[in-house]
Amino acid sequence: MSSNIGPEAQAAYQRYLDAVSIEEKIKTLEEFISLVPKHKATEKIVALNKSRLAKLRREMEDKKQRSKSIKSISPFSIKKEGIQVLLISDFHSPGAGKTSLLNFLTGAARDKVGKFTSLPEIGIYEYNNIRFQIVDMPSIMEDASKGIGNGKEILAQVRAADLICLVVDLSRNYKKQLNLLLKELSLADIRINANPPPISIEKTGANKIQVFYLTKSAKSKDNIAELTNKIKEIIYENGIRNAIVKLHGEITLDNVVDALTPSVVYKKVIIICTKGDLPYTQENFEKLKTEYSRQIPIIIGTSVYKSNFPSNFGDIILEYLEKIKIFTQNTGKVADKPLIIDKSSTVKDVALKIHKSFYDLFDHAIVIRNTAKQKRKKVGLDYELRDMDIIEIHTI
Ligand SMILES: Nc1nc2c(ncn2[C@@H]2O[C@H](COP(=O)(O)OP(=O)(O)O)[C@@H](O)[C@H]2O)c(=O)[nH]1
Ligand SMILES: [Mg+2]
Repeated sequence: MSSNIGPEAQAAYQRYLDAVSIEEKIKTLEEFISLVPKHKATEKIVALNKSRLAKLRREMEDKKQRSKSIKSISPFSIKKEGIQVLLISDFHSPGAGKTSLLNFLTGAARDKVGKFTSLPEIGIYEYNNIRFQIVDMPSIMEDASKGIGNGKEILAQVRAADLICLVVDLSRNYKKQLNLLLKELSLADIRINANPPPISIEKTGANKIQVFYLTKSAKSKDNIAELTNKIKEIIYENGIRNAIVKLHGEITLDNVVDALTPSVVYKKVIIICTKGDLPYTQENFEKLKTEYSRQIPIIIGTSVYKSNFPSNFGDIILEYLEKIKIFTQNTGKVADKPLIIDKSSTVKDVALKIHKSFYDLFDHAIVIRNTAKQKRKKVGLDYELRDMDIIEIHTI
C-alpha cells in the first residue's frame, strides 16, 4: 500500500486484512476509508475499497436474507397513492415536528402530536384537486442504516418515496440533525438530488472489459488511458471479467462504484425547517440556507403554530419533481382533476397512461393550450405536452 495514506489508515488496513468475519471486514474497511486523506493520489485506493465495501455489504445482506425464513409484509411499508412525500427527522424529544406538519397539511393524526410514534402515520394533502400522500415516518436513529430502530424498514420506504423531506427543528442544532440524516441516507445507498451518473456497465460474453467514451464530455478528462485502467480495475475487483462500459459524460470513480452497486437509488430531497416562531430560529434558518442550499436547493421555513407554511407547496413539489399537470377532455367536458405526468411527456405517454386502447386505436389528439398563439391544435402521438394543456384523444 502506498505511503501517502498515512499511518492511521495503514493500521486500519492491516486490521481489515486480519479480519475474519464479514461484519469485522466491513467495520475495518469503513474505518480505513474514513481515515485515508482524500486527494488525487488516493482517489483510486478509495474508489477500489469503496467497491470492495459495497461487495461485502451485499454479501452480508444476502446472508441475512437467507437466514430469514418467513417473509412478512413490513408495517413500515406504505402503499403509494398519488405522489408520495415522506417526512423524516432525527430521533429526539421533543420531536422535530413531523406529526404536527402532517396534521397541518392533512388533518390526520391530531392525537399523535407530541407523542412518540413507532409506526408511520399517513394523510392526504389536497392541493388544487391533486392528491399527495404525506407519510410521517418514525425517527431515524444513529446507525439506522445498520438496522438500529427499525432503520432498515424505514430506509426501505425512503427508497420507494417520490420526495423526501428532511424535517429540521430550528430551535436545535441543525447541523447535527442534517449530518445524521444525510449520513444514514448515504450509507443506505440513497444518493440525493443527483441524476444517475452517465455510465452503463453491461456484462458480456467476450473475455475482457471494454470501455467506450461516447461523447465529447466523456473524453474531457486529461488522461483517458489512465482513467480506463482505473475503471477496469474497479470492475475487475467486483468479480466481473467481461463487460462493456459506456460513458456518456464525465464521471468520477465513485460513480463507477455506484454503477456496480444495484442498491444505489437517486432521490429528490428538500428541507422543511420547523418551529420558526421560537427565539433565534431566524438566524439559524439563514445560516442553514447558506450552508446547505447548494446540495439541497429547496429549503422551506415554517411554523405550524403560526400557520406559516408556503401556500403553493403542491406546486413546489411538482416543479421540483419535474412533473406537469394536464387535463383530459371528453366530448367537450374538461376533467376536474389534472393528470400528473413527467415533464416532456408526449401524447403517446398520456394515451398509454389513460388506457392502452387509447394508444392502440389512436387516430389524433386535440391539444388546447391557452398561452399559445394557435390555441387549438390537432396533433399526433409524438407531440410534447406542457403544464396546463387540455387534451382530447380521438380513436379510430
Ligand atoms: N413552537 C413550536 N413548537 C412546535 C411546532 N411544531 C411542533 N411543535 C412542538 O414540537 C413537539 C414535537 O412535535 P411533533 O409534531 O410531535 O414532532 P415529531 O416527533 O417529529 O412528530 C410538540 O410539542 C409540538 O407541539 C411549531 O411550529 N412551533
Ligand atoms: Mg410524531
